[in-house]
Amino acid sequence: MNGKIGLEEHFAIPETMRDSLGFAGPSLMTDLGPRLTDLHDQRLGLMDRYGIEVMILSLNAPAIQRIGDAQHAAEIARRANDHLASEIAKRPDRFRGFAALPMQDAEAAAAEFRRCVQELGFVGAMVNGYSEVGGRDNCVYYDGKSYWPFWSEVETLGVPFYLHPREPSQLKPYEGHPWLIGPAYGFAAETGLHALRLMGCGLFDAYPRLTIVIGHMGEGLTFNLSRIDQRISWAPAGYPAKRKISEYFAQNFYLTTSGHFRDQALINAILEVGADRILFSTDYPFEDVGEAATWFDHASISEADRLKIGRDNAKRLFKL
Ligand code: GRE
Ligand code: ZN
Repeated sequence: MNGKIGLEEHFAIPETMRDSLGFAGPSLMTDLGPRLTDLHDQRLGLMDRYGIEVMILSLNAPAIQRIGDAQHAAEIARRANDHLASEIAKRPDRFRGFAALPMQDAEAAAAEFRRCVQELGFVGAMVNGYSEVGGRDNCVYYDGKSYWPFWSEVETLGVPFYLHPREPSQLKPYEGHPWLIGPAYGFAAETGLHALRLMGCGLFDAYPRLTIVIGHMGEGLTFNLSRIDQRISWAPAGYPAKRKISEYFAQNFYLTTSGHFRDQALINAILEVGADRILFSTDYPFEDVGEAATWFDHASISEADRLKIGRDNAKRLFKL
C-alpha cells in the first residue's frame, strides 16, 4: 500500500542518544546512532521503498522523562523541539512532529506544548511514560491532580497525546530477570498500567475530548478490556471513574501497530475497538521499516480497513 503514514517514528539529538542504547538489540547497536539522527538520507529512502509518505517524528525514550531537574528537562525539550521543527521545514511534505514535553513541571509542559502546536506547527505530543521529578525515587504519573490543568490545556489545544513506553518505575518484581524489563514485556506492562490509571481516575469524565494514543497494538490492553470491566465491579475500595474502562478506551484512545507485526494481534484489536481507532506505525529505528510495511501490506484484513489504518485515520486525526 502506498501513501502510508507512520506515527511512532523516532529521532534523537546528541543529548538523548545514549538513552536508547540499553534497550536496543545487538544488531542495532552499531548503527542505531546514525539511524536515529538521519532523516533525509537512509530514512527517506526506506519510506520511498516501502510506501510510507509521511512520518510523524518524535524524540527517543525516555529522554526528557529521565531528567530529574525540571529546568534542565525544559531546556532539552525545547532544544529537541526546535531541532525537529527545523528538520521538518526541509521536507514538510514527508515529515511532521510530535512535541517532547518536560512533564516534571505540569505548567512548563503545557506552555511548551502550546508553543509547539501554535508556533512550530506540531500535530501532538509524545511523552515517554512517568517522569522522574528530582530523581529516580520520585516517579510521577499523570493521573495526579496536579496534572489536570495540563490536561485541560491539551483538550483545548485539540491535538493527541501519545503515551510512549519506558522501563517500569518499580524494578523489584523484575529482579533476577532483566530480560523482562525492556520492550519484551516491561515497557507494555508499565505503559498499559499508566493508561489504566488515566482512565480509572476519572480524567476523561472531566475532559471528554482528550485523545490519547498508545503504541505496540495497545500495550496488551485490548486483550484484557473485557476482564478488567467485569472485575472492576468487585474492587473493594470502589472505582472512581463514571464509565467502564472499555468505554474510555473506545472513545478517548487510539492505538498503533508500532513494533507488533502480527495478524492475530491486529484482528483482536479490530474486534475490540474497530479499524477506525488503529493507526499504522513502525517504531523506526528500533524496528525494521521493511518488516513493518511488508507485514501490514499483506495482513489478512479488508482493503477498506487497510486504507483506514494505513493512512485515512491519521489524516483525519492529525488534520494532514
Ligand atoms: C521504543 O521506542 O518503543 C523502543 C525503544 C528502545 C528499544 C525498543 C523499543 O525506545 O521498541
Ligand atoms: Zn517507540
